[in-house]
Amino acid sequence: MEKLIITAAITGAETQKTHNPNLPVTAAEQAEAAFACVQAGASIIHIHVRDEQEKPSQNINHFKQAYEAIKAKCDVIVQFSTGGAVGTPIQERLAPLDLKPEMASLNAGSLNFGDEVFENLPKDIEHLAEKMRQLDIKPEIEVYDLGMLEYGLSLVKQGLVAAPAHFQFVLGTRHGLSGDPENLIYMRNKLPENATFAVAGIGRHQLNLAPVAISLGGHVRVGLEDNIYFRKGELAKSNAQLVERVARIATEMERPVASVAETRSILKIRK
Ligand code: KMH
Ligand code: ZN
Repeated sequence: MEKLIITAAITGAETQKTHNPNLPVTAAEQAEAAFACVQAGASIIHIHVRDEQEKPSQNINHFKQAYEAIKAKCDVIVQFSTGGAVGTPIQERLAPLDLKPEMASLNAGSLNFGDEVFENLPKDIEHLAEKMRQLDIKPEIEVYDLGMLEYGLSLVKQGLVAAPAHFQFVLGTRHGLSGDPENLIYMRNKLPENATFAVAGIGRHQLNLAPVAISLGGHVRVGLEDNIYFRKGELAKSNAQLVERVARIATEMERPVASVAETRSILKIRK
């Protein structure tokens, strides 16, 4: 089995400091959080950024500030969100890619997301994929439901996403596929041999699904974007606390944690 890649999704678009005061939102806070997560075993930092009012933003300058602040603190793979917040126009979602991060998210379809619709039209997904291909940015195909998995696989078949592809199974969103471990196993079984995958469990599923992914040879995402608690009724003190726990579980399960350099090699990210 490959070593375990831990991604920290440190901020997100929906979580607010009112939900968990330890959420990093400014570039300086994000850099501090990213550094602590890397120390704890994370090799990818998935970022969303905020404007001066702490509202979600896809503005390239906000991304640049966070990106540079994180890079100044540590060597880590910074994965930009191209999902933004629900309702962010596609042109805004595309814009930060001009900074050429090593990775970016690529959402593989539309779904009911809480009480709203997270819209990802095929033409927009293909546009994002094409831009990532041109700029040699490794996409992480985000899958929240089974139809999206089939569509994601078709992007690889068509050559819009280069093989070997990397998939993220986001399980336990309200109205997406649930966090039942069976769903993870089913989707893993649909992947081609050379693909890699990770799981992002939402809420309590963050902890429940981590050992399942670790046993299956998959990778794990944790962080305050997806889950604000350490355990029931107890808010997480930091993103790093969540990373530390999954690294500890992996070590107990004899699955060593990948360094940043090893992650670049496992995911075939550009040098
Ligand atoms: N904020 C969600 C609507 C991504 O980062 O690409 C979408 C999201 C996915 O968080
Ligand atoms: Zn995200």
